Amino acid sequence: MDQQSNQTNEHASFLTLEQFIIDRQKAFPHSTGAFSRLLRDLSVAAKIISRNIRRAGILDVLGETGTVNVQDEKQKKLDQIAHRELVRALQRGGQCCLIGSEEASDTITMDSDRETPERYAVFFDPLDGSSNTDVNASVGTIFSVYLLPDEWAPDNIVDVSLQRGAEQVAAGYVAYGSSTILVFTTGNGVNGFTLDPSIGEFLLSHPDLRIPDRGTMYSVNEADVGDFAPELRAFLRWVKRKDPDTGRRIRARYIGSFVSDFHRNLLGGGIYMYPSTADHPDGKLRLMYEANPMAFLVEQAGGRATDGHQRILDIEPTSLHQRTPLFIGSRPLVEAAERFLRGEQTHT
Ligand code: P6P
Repeated sequence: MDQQSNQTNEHASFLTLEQFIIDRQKAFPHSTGAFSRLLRDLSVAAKIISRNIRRAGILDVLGETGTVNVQDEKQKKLDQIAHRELVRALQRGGQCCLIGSEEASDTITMDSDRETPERYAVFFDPLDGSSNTDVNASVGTIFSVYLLPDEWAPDNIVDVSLQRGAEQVAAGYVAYGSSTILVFTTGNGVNGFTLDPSIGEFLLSHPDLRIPDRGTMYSVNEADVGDFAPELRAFLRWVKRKDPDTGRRIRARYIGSFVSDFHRNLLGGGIYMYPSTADHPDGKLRLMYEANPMAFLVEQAGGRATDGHQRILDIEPTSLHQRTPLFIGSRPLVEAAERFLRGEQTHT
């Protein structure tokens, strides 16, 4: 079989993201297609961001912009590019009325077609872990989608858009690693799509993702262990013990990009933790565009996400950039962490 026909066959069995969305849209006859267009708009931005990242060393897109963002973090050129491409994509689509971005101090209201029956608010971290870009390590984009309530109006849109994570209608991330993978949920399970740059399509590669209960990895910055509560230090001793059945220990993997650590743990099982520390007493991860979308995904995949005491998706937001402690991953591991943090389990 010649190479061309082999490539044709190679794609024959794959479902494109567009076809997947169309097929799923048929399942929701009430949907006007606005939601499908929103997801497609986000995937276009992901392709453009991926192209910039894949050629970062050649294009003048590495390094810092010389400014700091609202988080008082040094902004990377790729942070700005990713933010710009996501805003452009959502502006083109016309379904999004409000954007909340890690890279913008305030929400951004969009001129939307008021006649559109469905109107959305989208929150995103354009480039999570961007400090990794200059050293060619993995980074990611995280997004969270809400349907605005009917009572929204230009003068109350900011208030009505800050909803509990349980109200999300979609959430996802793009992991720019050895390949570019888009993983998202609309509340009916979790599916992953790998970008084939040779045809510019996201192809279904990880259908119906479920996070394994047996965790193989734990992710935390142990440089902060001196700040951790004794109960959390007890949990870490417990989680590192040898498995009596296999004699193996769980492995430590922490690469400075929540999206990449989360994706690996989603596929293989594990837990990611960013607890309260001296530098980040409320935790470092942001509720609206990091913790909530990943909590929606992990619950849809059979996992669990808490701040150590309550379900992430139940937290009532009070501000766009508020932070939260985060324990997320395989349900048995997260529930064990909660038992230790509540003092209900002490033996290690
Ligand atoms: P630290 C990136 O800035 C991020 O928000 C996550 O992606 C990552 O897991 C964490 O911060 C790394 O933070 O304090 O361990 O360097």
